[in-house]
Amino acid sequence: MGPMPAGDGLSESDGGYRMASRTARVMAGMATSYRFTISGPDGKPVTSFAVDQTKKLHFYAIRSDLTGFQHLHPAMAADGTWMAPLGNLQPGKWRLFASFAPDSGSGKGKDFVLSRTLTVAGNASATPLPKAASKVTVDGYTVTVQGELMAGMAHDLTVSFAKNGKPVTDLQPYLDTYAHLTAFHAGDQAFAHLHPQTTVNGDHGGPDLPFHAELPTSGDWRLFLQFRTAGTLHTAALTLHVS
Ligand SMILES: [Cu+2]
Repeated sequence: MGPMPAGDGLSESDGGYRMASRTARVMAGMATSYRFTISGPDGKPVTSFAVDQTKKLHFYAIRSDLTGFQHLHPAMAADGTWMAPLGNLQPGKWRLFASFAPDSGSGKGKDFVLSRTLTVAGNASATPLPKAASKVTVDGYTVTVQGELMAGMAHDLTVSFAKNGKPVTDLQPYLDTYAHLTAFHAGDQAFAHLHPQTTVNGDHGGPDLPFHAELPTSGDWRLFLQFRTAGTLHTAALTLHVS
């Protein structure tokens, strides 16, 4: 597994690479095709990307109140234009992240996370962030997160899966992992991606997955944990406090 991408993803450019889009505002209540490019230090769209977790680019959308999480894998046209098929967006301020590693140029082999904002027109009402909790149930699966986290320090985090009180042992690989974990910081939407330390081996992941977690800033983070069982993708969300 590769190292965690550097930075908090809150900038549209880094090291000469830039995420560009003509779309800054869309209507609410409809699916949106979000077009963007990643340009390199020479100003031209990058078309060569390294595959990470089975994809050349990972795309995330999150609203300013950390609701509405979407994790997509856009398609790239030959000219380097990416198209992300965003689902129905609620009114408000959104941040759209692209996570990638160029496969050519000065940034070759480096991990980048860049983002842009998107305004969805309409009356926005913020949902209060759910209180920090170590447990959440989604689609009948209870996901428990254990570990004390301190800002800027690497800690072990263990994520455990149970169903009907029994340990789950049939997690299927999803993007080369048994659990895909992304986190967004309350207030500024800073981004973090955590990799499990478990090696994937068939459809029998679980019940416990150790993660190497390092969240850069203190406060509340909203975790989105995606896992797959019997061909269905589940997304568990919970709030984690980092001291
Ligand atoms: Cu992805």
